[in-house]
Amino acid sequence: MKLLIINGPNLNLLGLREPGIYGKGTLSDLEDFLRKVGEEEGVELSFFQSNHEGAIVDAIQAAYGAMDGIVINPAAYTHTSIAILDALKAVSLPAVEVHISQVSEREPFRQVSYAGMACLKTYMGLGFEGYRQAILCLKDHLAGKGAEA
Ligand code: CA2
Repeated sequence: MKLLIINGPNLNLLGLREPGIYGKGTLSDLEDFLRKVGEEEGVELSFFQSNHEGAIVDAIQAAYGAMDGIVINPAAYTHTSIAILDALKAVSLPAVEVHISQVSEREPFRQVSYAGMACLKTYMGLGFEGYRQAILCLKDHLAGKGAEA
């Protein structure tokens, strides 16, 4: 089982700025944590981070036929990008949305998620643990257990 983990704009700054909102762990810490999760769960993970909307669309398209599912934190593009929503719908791979912070308790402009409309489930406010939950959700879904409801 192969999953693609996508992180959107500014998440390359994790741990370097705003630790009160996003925690102290860096993007590299997140990927190390998830590599261990992948080993424990027998899931092969690939990582992609970009600050560019089109590059994220390209990565989603490239996942078609190569990956079994997508975990995505589109960051600010969550709230603006119909292109990312369309790409997720186009490839029709099972996808799960993750946000490190509790987006539902933040500004009004963060209350719409376009990407989330193409996702099985959203985890928010759990920090790095949300990504682990997303991997487990996709693993169950792909095994036919469908625990995402
Ligand atoms: O909570 C999340 O994971 C978000 O996707 C993070 C996005 C934000 O626009 C979403 O509404 C919620 C922002 C990512 C910015 O990442 C930074 C990391 C460190 C320092 C500054 C920004």
